[in-house]
Amino acid sequence: MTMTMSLYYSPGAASMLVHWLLIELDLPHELHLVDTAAKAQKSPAYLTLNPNGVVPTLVMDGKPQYEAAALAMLLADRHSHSGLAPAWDDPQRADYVQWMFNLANMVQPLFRQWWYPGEAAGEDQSEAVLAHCAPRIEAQWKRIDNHLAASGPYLLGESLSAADFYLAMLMRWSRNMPRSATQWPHLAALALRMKARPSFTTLYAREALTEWA
Ligand SMILES: N[C@@H](CCC(=O)N[C@@H](CS)C(=O)NCC(=O)O)C(=O)O
Repeated sequence: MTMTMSLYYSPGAASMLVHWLLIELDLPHELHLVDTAAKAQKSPAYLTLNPNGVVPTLVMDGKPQYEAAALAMLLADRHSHSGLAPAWDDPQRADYVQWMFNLANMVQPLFRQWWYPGEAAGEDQSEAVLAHCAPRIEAQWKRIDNHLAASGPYLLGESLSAADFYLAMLMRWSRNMPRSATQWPHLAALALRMKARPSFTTLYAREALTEWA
């Protein structure tokens, strides 16, 4: 018997990728709002689920799992009928895994610096971290936009994959930055495609999101 999954989330946070895929894949799930403003993610109870003290956590088969990218890959692989993850012997598998790790290692950590600028070198260095962070995020958009120009419209060409959902979430995070991702034309086109999905509308309603609609 398959157990209903439980997602611990905060609106618009990294949990959004997992929530979006749960909706896109039409998987039964329960939602648990984590009040990050009240630091509920650092509570002893939550730390037993996710010792990193961050969202998301997804309880799968009764066991808490974390890391948004890993969860996205698991969901897409387990529900392969969706076509959101090329199978291990598909020629596109290598590019898919590469993009998932590339977004997780090269792009998402820059947003951690952007949202928590005091973390790397102390609060008194926040301004310097922010100043260095913005152009580095912009360089990532330029790199990915170049890829989409040559090989789009999705990261894997004509095939939509979980990596596009991930990229859309990261693009959304740049919406109030000096240069948001959608200032690059191929990223803007991909954002429009992703926003047009019915699952995006449902996600926005469930997380009560309005910005970047
Ligand atoms: N590598 C983790 C990072 C998760 C993460 O940084 N989540 C942020 C929200 S986007 C969070 O929970 N922040 C609250 C905190 O750090 O206290 C993942 O992708 O799951």
